Amino acid sequence: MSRKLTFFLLLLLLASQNHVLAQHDDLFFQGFNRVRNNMSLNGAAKIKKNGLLSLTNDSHSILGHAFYSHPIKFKNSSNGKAFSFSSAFVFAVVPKYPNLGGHGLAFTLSTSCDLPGAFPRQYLGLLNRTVDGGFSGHIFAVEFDTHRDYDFFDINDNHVGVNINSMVSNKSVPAAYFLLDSEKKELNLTSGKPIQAWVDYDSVKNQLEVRLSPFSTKPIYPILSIDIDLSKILNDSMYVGFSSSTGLLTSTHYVLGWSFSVNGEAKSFSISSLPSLPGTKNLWVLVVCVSVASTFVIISGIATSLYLVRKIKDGDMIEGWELQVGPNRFSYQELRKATGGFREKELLGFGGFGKVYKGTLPNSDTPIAVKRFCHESRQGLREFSTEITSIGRLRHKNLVRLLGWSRRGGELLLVYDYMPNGSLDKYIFEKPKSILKWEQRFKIVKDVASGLLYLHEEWEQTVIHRDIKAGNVLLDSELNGRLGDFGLAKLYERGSNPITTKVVGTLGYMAPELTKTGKPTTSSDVFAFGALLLEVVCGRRPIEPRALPEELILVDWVWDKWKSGAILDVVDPRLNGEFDEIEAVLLLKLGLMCSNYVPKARPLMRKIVRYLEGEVALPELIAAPDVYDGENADAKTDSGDECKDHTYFYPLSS
Ligand SMILES: *[C@@H]1O[C@H](CO)[C@@H](O)[C@H](O)[C@H]1NC(C)=O
Ligand SMILES: *[C@@H]1O[C@H](CO)[C@@H](O)[C@H](O)[C@H]1NC(C)=O
Ligand SMILES: *[C@@H]1O[C@H](CO)[C@@H](O)[C@H](O)[C@H]1NC(C)=O
Ligand SMILES: *[C@@H]1O[C@H](CO)[C@@H](O)[C@H](O)[C@H]1NC(C)=O
Ligand SMILES: *[C@@H]1O[C@H](CO)[C@@H](O)[C@H](O)[C@H]1NC(C)=O
Ligand SMILES: *[C@@H]1O[C@H](CO)[C@@H](O)[C@H](O)[C@H]1NC(C)=O
Ligand SMILES: *[C@@H]1O[C@H](CO)[C@@H](O)[C@H](O)[C@H]1NC(C)=O
Ligand SMILES: CC(=O)N[C@H]1CO[C@H](CO)[C@@H](O)[C@@H]1O
Repeated sequence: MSRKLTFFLLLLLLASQNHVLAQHDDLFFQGFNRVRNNMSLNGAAKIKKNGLLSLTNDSHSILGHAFYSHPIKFKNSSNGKAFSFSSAFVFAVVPKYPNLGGHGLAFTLSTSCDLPGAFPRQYLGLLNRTVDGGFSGHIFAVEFDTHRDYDFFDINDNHVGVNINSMVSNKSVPAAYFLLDSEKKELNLTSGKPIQAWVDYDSVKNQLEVRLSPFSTKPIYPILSIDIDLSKILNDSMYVGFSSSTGLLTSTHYVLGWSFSVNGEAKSFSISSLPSLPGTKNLWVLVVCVSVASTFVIISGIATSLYLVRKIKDGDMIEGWELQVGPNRFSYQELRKATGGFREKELLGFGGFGKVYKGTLPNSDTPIAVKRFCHESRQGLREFSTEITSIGRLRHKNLVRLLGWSRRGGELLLVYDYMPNGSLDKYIFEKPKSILKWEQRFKIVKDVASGLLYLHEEWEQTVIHRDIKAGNVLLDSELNGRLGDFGLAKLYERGSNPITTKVVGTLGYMAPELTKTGKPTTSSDVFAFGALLLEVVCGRRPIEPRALPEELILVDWVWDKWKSGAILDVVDPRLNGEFDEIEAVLLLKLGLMCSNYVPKARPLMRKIVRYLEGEVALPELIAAPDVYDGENADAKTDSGDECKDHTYFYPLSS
């Protein structure tokens, strides 16, 4: 019986769809079967047997484009004025997990029909990081966005927006529709049910209106209306169609029917005349045939809800901001399993801010380090977590790679590459497990400088490390130095009160201006790097309570020795004199320069790397703080008054 029924349904479908009106520049596609050849598809876009257009499937991070394959004239070439246009279409977003959409679709006008270089995820297959906001694109889109992207100031995870050459909407509103006259109803874009949308541009009023409805009739009132002259934005001829993408969260995005008209009003659709969505067509057949099983379905449904409620209570709930591009989000359970339940045996140490455990990822034998810590403020954690996606994209051979993360309630877990040789402090202070040779020390210092240069100047935005110290320099199996914990201090600067900032850092590495301004800069990182240089050469901490009084503060002691011409006295005695004197003097002088009291007088990382590589000779060290780095000419003007009070450039003795 069911086979007969399916056949009958198929006949019905074939009979009812794919009727094309070939009027001048008028498109009316009830399903896309007959117009397969008139559609340019790319990415994951496909036209199914029944004429349904799917822009994406439920795979991660994919995009799909479906454009009418001929360009359409959008402007009067004699006066350059854009034409009015109108479009109606029926779409459906079927999310993989109920109510969690990823990422949405957009009605799009573009100069190309394959949008080369566009990204999936929050870019909706429209733009990419480099062209976003640049006016090279000539992209006009009405987005139906089911994911909240904070980068683009999205208002929520269920909105309609108008975008011009940018993923930041010129205007957006929560998805809704007007029933009857003026009764506004919320509308779930991710309901999985067909939704009809109307986009109308009036080139006389210079006004664009968007309407939505789950029904076939066009509502009187628009939910979004924006005054805009598209003449400057559109090119003479443009391709028109749809773009869509998925991210970590996925939805299948369908278009069931589409009509379009230039200088006229697009015809609306009767939703029931369109191809049906997968699953819905046979639903009633299923109900008849499988009614016995429904009891079971209900029971398992209840069980699933109970499970979900428990998960939500556990706080292992996924929030919109946690699903952007970047490092993996692991489940708490995965990481617990990976570390053998955070066994004390796996404890690697108490690195900055939290306990670090060794672990192995399930289904692989890659060793990982899991940093686990709690935070007093959920808000702080939340804000910081949005940054994880950004710092997770940092990639440099001298940074410890952030592989992923997880959050449960107020607890945050960060997953890093495992560094078999531990942290640098274990090799230089007190009783080290083994003494690093001079060449190894010099190499590690250069590695750290190169990692820090990347953070400061070579990545897409400046990243201030905020907690440079020997304990945050990790050594991989080949004893390469790699900086860890970048960006983490930021979390701790934000207390529960967002107005106040705490100064975070480690005594002896903290630049003096930090206690005054509380505002970390690349220059305060350089100060800490200076302290690191001195301790690697001298084999002791910046402040050593057990040392002789004149040696208590490392930088003072090194400076005194420098003045008295006995600088090499400070080099770690455990090296037994086996070191390169020129290199040792270089590191010590550079360490002193970086320890300057005046931030502007400290060299930039770019310069430091060149000194270390021997590309540029170090300038002479002079007592006055504002003279010796010729490149920083502005140091004089900026810090003039401050300098006069401090004849010496190091902070701790003044
Ligand atoms: C679709 O393409 C065919 C030929 O490929 C053409 O004859 C027809 O007019 C096109 N239909 C529309 C609506 O553009
Ligand atoms: C989804 O689309 C992607 C990209 O086109 C493709 O590689 C993948 O096989 C598709 N998945 C399914 C289940 O069709
Ligand atoms: C284009 O603009 C010219 C001059 O304003 C006008 O005469 C003509 O009718 C316009 N053409 C269309 C198709 O609107
Ligand atoms: C815009 O249109 C002009 C001619 O109308 C064409 O030469 C140019 O290549 C178009 N620009 C883009 C980006 O397609
Ligand atoms: C972004 O897109 C432009 C053109 O659309 C392309 O030239 C560029 O390489 C893309 N950038 C990236 C990072 O893919
Ligand atoms: C739309 O937004 C873009 C980028 O924010 C801006 O450059 C442009 O001027 C806006 N256009 C209109 C018409 O508001
Ligand atoms: C969307 O629909 C689901 C179930 O149909 C409901 O639980 C949820 O509250 C709705 N969301 C909005 C924003 O209306
Ligand atoms: C100095 C030191 O401890 N080196 C070790 C670094 O790690 C590799 C691989 O784990 C070891 O072979 C080295 O002995």
